[in-house]
Amino acid sequence: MQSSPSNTVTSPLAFSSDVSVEILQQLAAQQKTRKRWLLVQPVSTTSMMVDSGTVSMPLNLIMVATMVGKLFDVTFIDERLGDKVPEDLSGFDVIAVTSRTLNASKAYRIGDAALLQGKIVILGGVHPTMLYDEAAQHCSSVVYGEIESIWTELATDVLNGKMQRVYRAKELKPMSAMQHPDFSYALSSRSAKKYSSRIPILATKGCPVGCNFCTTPTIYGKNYRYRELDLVLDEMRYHQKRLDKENINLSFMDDNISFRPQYFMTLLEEMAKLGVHWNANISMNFLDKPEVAELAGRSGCDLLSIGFESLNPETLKSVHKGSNRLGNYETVVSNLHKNGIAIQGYFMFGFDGDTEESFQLTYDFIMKNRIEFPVFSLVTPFPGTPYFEEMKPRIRHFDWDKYDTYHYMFEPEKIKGEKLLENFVKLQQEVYKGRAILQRMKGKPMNWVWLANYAMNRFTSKLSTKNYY
Ligand code: B12
Ligand code: SF4
Repeated sequence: MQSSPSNTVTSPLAFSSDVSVEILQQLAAQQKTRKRWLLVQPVSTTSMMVDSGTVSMPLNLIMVATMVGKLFDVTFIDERLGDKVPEDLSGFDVIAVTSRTLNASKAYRIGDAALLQGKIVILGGVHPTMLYDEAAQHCSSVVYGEIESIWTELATDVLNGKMQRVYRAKELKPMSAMQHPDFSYALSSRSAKKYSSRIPILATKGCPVGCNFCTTPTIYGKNYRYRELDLVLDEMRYHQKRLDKENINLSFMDDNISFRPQYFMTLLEEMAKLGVHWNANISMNFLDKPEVAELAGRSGCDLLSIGFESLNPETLKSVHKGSNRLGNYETVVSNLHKNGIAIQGYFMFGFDGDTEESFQLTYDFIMKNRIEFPVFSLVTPFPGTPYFEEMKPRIRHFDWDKYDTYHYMFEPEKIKGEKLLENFVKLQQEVYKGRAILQRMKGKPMNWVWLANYAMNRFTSKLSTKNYY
């Protein structure tokens, strides 16, 4: 457990110019004692490689801590590091928990225990946003979407001790309302060495592509916002100074960083001057242009995560993945490889259009194109998405602990469940066999991507279909 230390790494950027900030500060100053918040990132119970080993710093909760810490005392617990929520919560006034679906039941248990002790309990994050009626049963208040857009109201109510059931912004604030994240909340844990050295950073929010299985279009609609370039670049320079080196590793948390090509290209031009390394999630729609891949490589990109999802055009159409054109897959890969950029390729199975042949096609594509880090998941309709509504009658269970994209959710039309899983396990084992790793990785830089392959070799060799039920 760690408290907000007095010698926090201070933000180089001022608090947003919102006039209500001053009023809030006055209201807080009138209180006899500062209210004490406990912020929790719960650990999930999944046996898959999600919350084990090195984990990424939770930018979502760091953003919450940064806002809250301006007015209140903050204690920050990331259970994924092994830190524990105390049973006795008498030292706190407010317990605020972030949650995705895979750790929702854990978040609810924390919420229930805190309510029993008479605390103000706030739940936020993707799952409480999508299912706020369910989440409201385990807390005093649910925050719908991002904290920045409802902070004034939420903070005022906490100060006055009168909470509303759901806080939902009428309109989203521009991204300049986003604070410069204060990483000291996360980094001061004694177990912080379990965090990946990649620093999470955010330039844009939203993704209007509109895939029907994704929560982003439901939460943020067709909205796409971006931070002023200077703010993003200042944050990078700040980390370079903090770590006293130029070549820091940044990891963009953006849903789809390339959606506004001009913004993206200008950002990369500026990053090229800074000498940083970076990785990001990206949709492939304009990576088929060689000049984009060239600039990405020049600006320090060492890995891009791309949702190839499926090699079946009918499947891509059925999930509204308009950004993917099968005919472009090989061009995109070759453009990135020519510029020294490794690919984390996401592939999903369990779609109605899948057959045994889909697995062979995917294997051939990965091996031929030497995809460095293939990741396989089972189609998971997340609550609140259009896909969830469509599939609801066929979903086998609503056990949120299994909504980690590695559990068998429904029987596809063209392949029986056990056959699907047999092929799913076999594909992973084939792709991560020693020989296959060499074929995909030979001649590539000796870095963490090799280590990831090694870890996957060990992990997949023990897999069986039972892991997925
Ligand atoms: C980057 C990312 C990752 C990264 C980093 C994750 C991390 N450590 O935070 C990596 C690659 C590691 C990852 C892993 C996974 N991810 Co992911 N990921 C994302 C992505 C694209 C952005 C998340 C992010 O950091 N955004 C930036 C932050 C600042 O914004 P934010 O998260 O929305 O947080 C704001 C609000 O939600 C709110 N808020 C959040 N928490 C709280 C708490 C309180 C109390 C309050 C008041 C407010 C509040 O305020 C925050 C600040 O504005 C999201 C898509 C999305 N937009 O949510 C998917 C997403 C969260 N991931 C998803 C999934 C499925 C996964 C994995 C299960 C995939 C896998 N099989 O490995 C794992 C789970 C890891 C885990 N233990 O949680 C799903 C989750 C769906 C669901 N319903 O649960 C999402 C929504 C994508 C999708 N398919 O729709 N992911
Ligand atoms: S391209 Fe990615 S972020 Fe955008 S809607 Fe589809 S899955 Fe979500």
